Amino acid sequence: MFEHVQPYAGDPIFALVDAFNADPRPGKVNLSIGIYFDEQGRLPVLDSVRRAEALLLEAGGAKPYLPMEGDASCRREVQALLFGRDHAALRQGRVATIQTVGSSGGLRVGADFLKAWFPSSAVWMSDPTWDNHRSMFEACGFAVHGYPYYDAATGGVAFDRMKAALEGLPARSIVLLHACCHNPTGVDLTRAQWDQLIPVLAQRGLIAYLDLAYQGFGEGIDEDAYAVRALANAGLAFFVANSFSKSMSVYGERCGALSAVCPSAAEAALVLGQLKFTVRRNYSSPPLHAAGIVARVLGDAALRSQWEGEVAQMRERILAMRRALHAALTRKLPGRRFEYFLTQRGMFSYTGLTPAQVDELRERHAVYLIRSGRMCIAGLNSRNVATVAEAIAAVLA
Ligand code: KET
Repeated sequence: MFEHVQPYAGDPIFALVDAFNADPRPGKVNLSIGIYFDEQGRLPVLDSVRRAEALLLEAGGAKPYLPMEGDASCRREVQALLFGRDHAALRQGRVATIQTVGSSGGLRVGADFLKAWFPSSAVWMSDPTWDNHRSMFEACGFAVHGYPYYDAATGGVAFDRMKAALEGLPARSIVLLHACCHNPTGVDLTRAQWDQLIPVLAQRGLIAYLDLAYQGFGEGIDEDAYAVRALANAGLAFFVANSFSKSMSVYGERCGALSAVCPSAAEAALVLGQLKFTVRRNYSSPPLHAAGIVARVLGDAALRSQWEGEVAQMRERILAMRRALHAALTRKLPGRRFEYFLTQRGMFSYTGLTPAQVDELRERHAVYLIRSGRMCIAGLNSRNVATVAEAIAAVLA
C-alpha cells in the first residue's frame, strides 16, 4: 500500500537536535536550534509564565473548545503588544487577529488564505531565510523566489539590491520580511531602511508578510515591533505572524498569532471569516492552555512587568555571550575579524563557517551548528564559551 511513499530526508534543524540528543560525548554543545538556554544550560521556565500557570490551575476552569479564532482576551493582548495599545488601526477595527498553533501555525494559515485569494501571486523571501519558510509556502502551492538580503562581502544587508528587487515585482506579490532578529543571519534592516522600503511596498501594491518570532530579543519589546507599527502607520494592508515560543520560553505550548491589517473594518471581518474557515479545515481551534498563558502574562500588570524584565535578562545574556565569544576568538586568532558577533542581533549569528567546517565542529568537537553556518548564541554560557571558541579556532586554523 505505501511502498511508493518517498522517504523523508528529515528537517535540517530538527534532525540536528536528534543527532545532538543521541551524541554520548559529555562536553557536547548545542548551538543548532533556535532555543534560548540559560546560564546553567537549562531551558528556563520564566517566573511570569510559572505564576500565570499557577493562576490558571487555581481557577480550575473547565476545558472547552476555544473558538476557531482563539481566545478573545489573548487576541486582544496580542494586538496591543504588536501595535501598541492605542493604535488607530485597532481603534478602527481594521486588524483581524487569530490565536494560532505557534507562529508556524499562523504562517501556514496566512499562506493558505493568500493562496486561496491571490492564487496567481508568487512569494518572495530573503536570501537566505529560515528553511521552513520556503517549505511552508511551497506546500501551499506557491512559487517561491528569493530577494537579495545578506551581503557576505560586508556582513550587512544588501539594501540597494533588495530595494531594487522589490521595485521590480508585480503588484500583489507576497513579500516575506523578518520584523527583527533575522533568521539565520542576525542582520536586520535599520529603521531608516524600513522607512525607505515601506513606500516601495505601498507604491508597488505588494503584500508584506512579517514574521516576528523574536520580539524582545533584538532591542526591546516595543523597539522590535517597529516594522509592524511603521507598516500600519503607513496604511499598508499586510500580515504579521508572531511567536511567543522564544519570548516566553513556551516552545511546546505552541503560543502564536496571525494578524491581518486591512484597509477597513468591513474587509477585516471578511478576512477574519476566511481565516476561521482555514483553521476549521486544518486543526479546528487552537490550544486553550496557550491562550491562558499569553492572556495572563500580557494582561496582568504584575506578570507583565515581570515578563518584560525576564525578556530583558535573556536579551542581555545573549549580548554578554556575543561579547565573550568575540573576545575569546579575537584573542586566539588576532588576524581575523569577528565583529559580526557584536553587530548581529537576536539569537543567531551567521558565522560564515562552511558546511565542511560545521561538520568538523560537530564530528571532532561535539559543537552543533546548522550547516548554513548559523550559530544559536543563546546556547552559549560562561562554562562552554571558551571550549566553543577553541573548537572554532581549530577548524578555522
Ligand atoms: N519564524 C522564524 C523566523 C523562526 O525562526 C521560527 C522558529 C518560527 C517562525 C517558528 O516558531 P514557532 O515556535 O512555530 O512559533 N525557528 C527555530 C525553531 C524551528 O526551526 O522550528 C529555529 O530556526 O531554530
